[in-house]
Amino acid sequence: MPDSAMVHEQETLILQTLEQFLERDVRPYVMELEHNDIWPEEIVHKMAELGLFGAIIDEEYGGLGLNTEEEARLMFEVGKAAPAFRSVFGTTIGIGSQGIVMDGTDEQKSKYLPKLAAGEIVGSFCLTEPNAGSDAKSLQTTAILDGNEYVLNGTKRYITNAPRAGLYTVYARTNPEDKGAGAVSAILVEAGTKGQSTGKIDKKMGQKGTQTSDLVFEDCRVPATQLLGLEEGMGFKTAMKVLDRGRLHLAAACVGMARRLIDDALAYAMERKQFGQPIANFQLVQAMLADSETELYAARTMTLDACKRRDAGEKTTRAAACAKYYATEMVGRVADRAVQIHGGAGYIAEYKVERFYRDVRLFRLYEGTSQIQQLIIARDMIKSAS
Ligand code: COS
Repeated sequence: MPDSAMVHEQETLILQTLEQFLERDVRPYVMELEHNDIWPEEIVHKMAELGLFGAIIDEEYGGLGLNTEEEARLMFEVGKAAPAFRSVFGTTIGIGSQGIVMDGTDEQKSKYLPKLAAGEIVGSFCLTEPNAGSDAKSLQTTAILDGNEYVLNGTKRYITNAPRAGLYTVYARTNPEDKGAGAVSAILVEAGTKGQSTGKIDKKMGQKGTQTSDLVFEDCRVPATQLLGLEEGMGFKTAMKVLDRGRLHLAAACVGMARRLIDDALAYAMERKQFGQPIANFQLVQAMLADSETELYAARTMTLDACKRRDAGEKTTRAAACAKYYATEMVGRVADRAVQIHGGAGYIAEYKVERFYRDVRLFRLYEGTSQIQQLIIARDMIKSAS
């Protein structure tokens, strides 16, 4: 059942409809996704019809206007399906469009948010480069003002949804002499702009159906009005603010995934018999179930607390990093135990935990590795104590 604490009737309805959609249309397709590596258009269409692409975009732009806590409760359900399902719309509503929501001009919001909310275009967040991953501030892509246009040059790497996106928020250096964060700006680039191209689709360990690739700019010209917020030098801060929210979204998705993995492992343990009885009767198996349930409870509580604080207007950089760090590490341990409980079956694709085991590995890497979260948490602790 969807989470009963969801306060508004509208959100309860969304969760119920979503649950039916996941059960009826999404879950049966997930195994095919492993081979096809792409979501069929009808499923993407249905995601849009349900309003998923506009979940956290304001109602005035056609979205559902969910707050952070409501978004987390939505992700608790979505996470149960498949991480690749989340990323089609999750990247659009999260890091793919939040830059515009947070720092766009009214004109930029009116131009792009309705299309993003309706799922007419997919949004993509373009920060990482071949030589700038964890050290995002050192990015080298340039966007130089020439008359009333910016000219972009450089390569972005591992860009989620790059092959199918309609709009890229590209973080680039508008003053190449300045190597600091203050010279980074966010530029909105529409797909198909001359001088912009995507590389070959990356072959990944998991999360089949989520397509990532390089995004290359060679003298790509966009009107100067595509500068986010019409203010140079604000891009790095925008990216950090977007990631602060995105990390809560990911933490919530991990909670959903852990729920699914524990439910599957429990069902298997109660059905599978060894030594004349269900393996769930054995205390060593029970220990694995209990550890997983306890850690899930902690991650869920932590994520909701951070979301509530954010909704109350608190700065939640540290709390979001804690939630992302704990929830992503937690789901890694839960997936490992789920495979262990399944025994040999856990290594076989048809039992599905094998897919989750590969899929969840990415959560500890993207939107900031676990080590980056540790660094953000500790730095903030030191700053507060100084
Ligand atoms: N919100 C608002 N502003 C922020 C911020 C936040 N959460 N975090 C940093 N800033 C601001 C700082 O206040 C600073 O501004 P001033 O120069 O005006 O003081 C500026 O941004 C630079 O910050 P800082 O000096 O702390 O940057 P660092 O390079 O030392 O470290 C980390 C920043 C490591 C936290 C950052 O690079 C990071 O998050 N890296 C991981 C990137 C990532 O997640 N990549 C995945 C891409 S998406 S798949």
